[in-house]
Amino acid sequence: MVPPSLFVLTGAGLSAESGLGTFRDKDGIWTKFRVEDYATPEAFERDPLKVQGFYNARRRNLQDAKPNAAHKALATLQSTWTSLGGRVTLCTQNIDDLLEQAGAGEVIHMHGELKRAWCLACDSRSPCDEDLGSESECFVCHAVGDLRPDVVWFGEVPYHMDVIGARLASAELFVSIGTSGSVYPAAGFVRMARDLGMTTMEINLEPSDNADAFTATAYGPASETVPAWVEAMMSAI
Ligand code: BJW
Repeated sequence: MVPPSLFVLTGAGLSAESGLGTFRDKDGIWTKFRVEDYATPEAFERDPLKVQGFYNARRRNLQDAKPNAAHKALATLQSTWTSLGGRVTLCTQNIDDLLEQAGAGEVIHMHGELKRAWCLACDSRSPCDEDLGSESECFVCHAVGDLRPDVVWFGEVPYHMDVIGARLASAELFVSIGTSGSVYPAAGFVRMARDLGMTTMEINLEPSDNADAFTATAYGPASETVPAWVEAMMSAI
């Protein structure tokens, strides 16, 4: 039997226990750094070095981070489903690469990736493990000072929306993990899934802003709730 097609949306809560901060929790990133100063194209235009510094620090933090049990469980789920002829779409709002480090194959990064740089001179995007600044040189066109983190700020269009729409439309179960459900378009996926007749499940530390839109819920730390859910899914097939 081919297992049901799954669409899994993840957010900052998935990586919280790997030491990467969430945004809107009590000590979240946006309680220390104003969104308007760090996560908009206007902020970058006004003060590129300040914004680069913020992302350089987060990139360095990511170098020390390791996938937790939740990342590993999702990678196992995806490879098991694939080997049985099914599909698990892992769509993340996170800009870290912890799902890939855990062994996941395809991961859709709708808000971009911290370890990639976008050259505003030649429009190329390249892997980047280093700090970015006014002296950074594009790996492709060699322009200096035109690289920005390849992440999606407020007011910019998230990546891969066409693929995401198609995968959502063909899924049978929608699962949201570790996201507050406050940033669109991701926050709207659960309603789209419901309109398509899908079962919807929320796995989070606590009920999110969208909790009433889910037909099933599991609350607790992702490192416990996600492996438990994955185990239940695997034993059901
Ligand atoms: C745990 C846990 C543990 C903790 N275990 N769980 C008015 C109405 C509607 C929309 C808009 C509006 N005004 C403007 C908009 C649009 C705007 C928007 O949504 N604004 C809202 C604030 C209202 N959106 C945009 O601008 C987006 N673009 C857009 O809409 O383009 C138009 C368009 C779309 C589609 C097609 C065509 C056109 C772009 C949004 C970009 C977001 N960028 C950021 C920064 C990325 C780079 C970076 O990382 O710095 O993305 S902001 C930040 O929020 C980041 C995240 O990906 C995103 C979501 O946050 P997330 O992951 O949910 O984190 P938290 O902290 O909010 O929640 C963590 C959760 O984990 C909590 O629930 C905890 O309880 C839980 N948790 N520990 C399990 N151990």
